[in-house]
Amino acid sequence: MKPIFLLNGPNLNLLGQRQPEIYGRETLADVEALCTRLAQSLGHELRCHQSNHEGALVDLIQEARVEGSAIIINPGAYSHTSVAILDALNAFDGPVIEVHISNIHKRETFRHHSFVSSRADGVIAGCGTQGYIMALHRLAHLLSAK
Ligand code: DHK
Repeated sequence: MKPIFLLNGPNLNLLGQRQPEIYGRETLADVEALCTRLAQSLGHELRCHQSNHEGALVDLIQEARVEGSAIIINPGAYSHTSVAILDALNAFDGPVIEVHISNIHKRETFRHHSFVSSRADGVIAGCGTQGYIMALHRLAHLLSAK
């Protein structure tokens, strides 16, 4: 079985430091370590990447197209702007779960629309960093049904 890709977009490297009242106090390293352990216990390998750059995220999605079974992605602010990330995801065949730590629908209007949601098989928003755990459980289920 190919690995699951966990992709985080811009500013998520600052998790735990930036606006903790919105994004919580756990760091990205905490989240990635927890998800890696959970993925292992579910019988999957996890590949974690974070980038602040749109093109780098497109490259990672294209890498997943060849080497990955599924994608969990929090595109950060690119959710609301990036047709390039949507196009890259549309060229990926496996399941995709979109995660937002905060409830984007409860926030500013410009955050309510996500380009990625039109491709995602599931969208999790407002569940904090637990959303990544939920996404992994969902993918393990989807991949086992294949
Ligand atoms: C993270 C960001 O950085 C924002 O730009 C999005 C998302 C919301 C989140 O909730 O994880 O609007």
